[in-house]
Amino acid sequence: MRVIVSLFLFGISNNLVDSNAIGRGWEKALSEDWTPIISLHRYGDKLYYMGTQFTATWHQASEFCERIHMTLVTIRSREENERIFKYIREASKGYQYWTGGSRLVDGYNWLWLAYGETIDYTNWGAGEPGNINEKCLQLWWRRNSLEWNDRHCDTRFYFICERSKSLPGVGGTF
Ligand SMILES: [Ca+2]
Repeated sequence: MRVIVSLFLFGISNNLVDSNAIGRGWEKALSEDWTPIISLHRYGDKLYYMGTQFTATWHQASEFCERIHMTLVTIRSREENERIFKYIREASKGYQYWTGGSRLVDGYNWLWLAYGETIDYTNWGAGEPGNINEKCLQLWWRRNSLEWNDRHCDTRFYFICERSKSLPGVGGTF
């Protein structure tokens, strides 16, 4: 199911964003009489935003998601990985996307950083994670599956944001 909302996105890129306006935008987005500007995917209790307007480093992508009161995407099951794969195929914007996973905290353990949560479900590609200097978790459409890969955090990719009402660390009106 796809829902369509307005998030004042065009104001965000030039630092003129009004955080309160975004908060109000979310409240309106969840009401029924709202004029659409951008589209989100809804699946289960999550909303996903496909960050395909520009590429960004992992940190830039993380900041952008926070600006729209979301976080970089987390993937907690094979089912969710398949769902994200479907969105990536539909977006037709290449085959590499950032997630919210990283091992930036201690250089070793992979976490969904925005939640401080150990990554349990994984779908690493063969030989991945394969480089201790690559500390951010990238999705890689390879062959006919969506594999996970560690990449240098300063590389620029498209990205996916999410918002959930049931996961810790995501507050506000939903
Ligand atoms: Ca790698």
